[in-house]
Order: sequence, then structure tokens, then C-alpha cells
Amino acid sequence: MPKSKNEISKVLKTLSRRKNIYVEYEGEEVITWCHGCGNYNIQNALKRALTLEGFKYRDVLHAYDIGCNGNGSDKIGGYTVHGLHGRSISLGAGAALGNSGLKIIASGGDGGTMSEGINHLVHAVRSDYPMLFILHNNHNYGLTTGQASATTPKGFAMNGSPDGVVVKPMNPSEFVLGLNPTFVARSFSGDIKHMTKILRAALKHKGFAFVEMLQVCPTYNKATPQEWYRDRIKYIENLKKYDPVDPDAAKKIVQDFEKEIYLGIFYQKKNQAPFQKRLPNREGIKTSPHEEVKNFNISKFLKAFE
Ligand SMILES: Cc1ncc(C[n+]2csc(CCOP(=O)(O)OP(=O)(O)O)c2C)c(N)n1
Ligand code: SF4
Ligand SMILES: [Mg+2]
Repeated sequence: MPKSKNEISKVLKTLSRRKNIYVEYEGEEVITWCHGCGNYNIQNALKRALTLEGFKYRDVLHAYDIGCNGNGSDKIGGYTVHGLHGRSISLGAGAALGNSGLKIIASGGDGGTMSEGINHLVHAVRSDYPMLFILHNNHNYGLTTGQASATTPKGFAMNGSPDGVVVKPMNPSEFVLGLNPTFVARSFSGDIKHMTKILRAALKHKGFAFVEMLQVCPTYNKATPQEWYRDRIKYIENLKKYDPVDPDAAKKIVQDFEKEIYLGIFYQKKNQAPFQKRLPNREGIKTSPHEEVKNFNISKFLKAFE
């Protein structure tokens, strides 16, 4: 998308006005992502979105998965959990239900999310847990050196399947649209401005916000490089008359991944009651479970571990 000088300077001015801002975060950890990896831009866009939405470090918990995407866990401010492969959604969901005062952001790769942990994705969407999930879809198992994942295009030779992948790939956004979601969007690691816009909208969503980031992996994914995306990407915002309230319309434009790839918010349902408000045993309770737990003395149980 075009970036005018005015737009860029507006973002930079807003960012520099904020104290404790995400873009200022400088960890001491060594960057291990390869040159040109899409994870750099995805994390930059997330930091921008958090800053522009006014989040401070203490307001946010990040649950990261195992994988190249998960190596972002020590390069961002906030509470951070780096869990088992395919389990970042369940870690995030637990935190979201335990502490309603935190913004929960889980991240995961296409391997962990569409294979190892796909059950967690399904039930998080179904339950509409209050959290944002960012799928880093680089169409391969990056950290373990380029094996095919459930999203690798058919026919491509990958490490572990040198004769080419023989099954059709999954389309994650299409899959999630079939689960009666409340927020589904897609963006691209080559467009920081678009990713920031989508993440800002997703951060404001009250239920489970699913954001698929199409991510370049120049080291192992030769099937869908930057130029491949550039030739195919179309923006939902440019579609006249598209309103992201109709799941059937969303299912039509999400399908194609060969000729035209749509980016933007496919679908959003705003009036769904939050998960906690649907629990009869939480009716009328104003506190969050993380506060209530302080009322219980568990020291006698802990003695068993002494
Ligand atoms: C249950 C489990 N299965 C397999 C592994 C080995 N493993 C670690 S990272 C990884 C690949 C991750 O791929 P993806 O989730 O797509 O993340 P990416 O590295 O591409 O960002 C695998 C298979 C593991 N750690 N745990
Ligand atoms: S292997 Fe791919 S996803 Fe992993 S750091 Fe390198 S470019 Fe990024
Ligand atoms: Mg991957």
C-alpha cells in the first residue's frame, strides 16, 4: 500500500509522544531471524499497533509458540510466556480467563497452529475467548529447517518431502470462517502499514480475534516469496460494497489463494456477549479470578513440596 510522507510522520509523532512505548523496547537478546524474514515486520507492526492503541508493557501478556515466530518472545516488552509447540492459544486462553485486566496476545506458526495445536484453535474460536491470536503463516516448519506444513502449496519440494507435497494446502482464514468466529482478518508481512491497521482493529475486538499474517520465509519457503504475493494481493478495503458482517460473502473472497489473495477484515461480529459474561457462576461478580485467588491460603498445600 502507498505510504505518504504525511502518514509516516503522523505515526512517528504519535509514537514519540507516548511514554513507555513499545517501539522503544530494546532487548539485549541476539536477533536470530534470518535476513529478510517476515517476522521482523510482523513484530514491528505489533509494537506500532500496541503503542497507537495506548498499551503499556504492564497491560499486555504475550503467549508465544515454539518456532521461528516464537523467537520474538524476548524482543518485545510485556509479560511473556514461551510455551510448548502448538500450545500458545491454550496458554493465552488460560491467562485471558484468569485475568480480565490484561490484553492477551498469542502468536503461533502455521505448523504449530494448523497441525499440532489445531484443536486449541478450533475451541478458542468456538468459545470466543477474549484474546488476539496472530498466525505467522510462512507455509513451512521454519525452525526445524523447512519441512512442509499443512499450508505448504501442493507440489512443492520441501525438506522431508523432496518429491513434492502431495496433498492440498489448508487455507487458515477460510478454515476459521467455517467455525462461526467473531473476527477474521488477513494481512501480509510486506506491508507494515496494513498489518498495523488490522492489528489495531483486532486489539479493539472483545472476543477471539484471528489474524493471519502471510509471512515470507526467504530461507526455506521458495514457493511464495515476496514477489509472488505482490502479484496477487488485493485489498478488501478497495472492494466497493463489501461489509464484513456477512459470513457467506467472506467465505467467497477468502477462498482463492492462486490468482487473487485478499487482505483485510473478512468478518467481524461485534455484539457477541463476552465469554465471562456467559458463565452463570460468574453472574454479578465484579472481580477477576486472579484477584479472588488471593482470598485463599494455600500454604498448607505448598508444604507438600518443601
Ligand atoms: C509437539 C512438538 N512437535 C514438534 C516439535 C519440533 N518443532 C519445533 S519448532 C517446529 C516447527 C515450527 O514450525 P511453525 O509452527 O510453522 O513455526 P515457524 O518456525 O515456521 O515460525 C517443530 C516441528 C516440538 N517442539 N514439539
Ligand atoms: S527460517 Fe524462515 S521463518 Fe525462520 S527466521 Fe529464517 S526466514 Fe524467518
Ligand atoms: Mg511456519
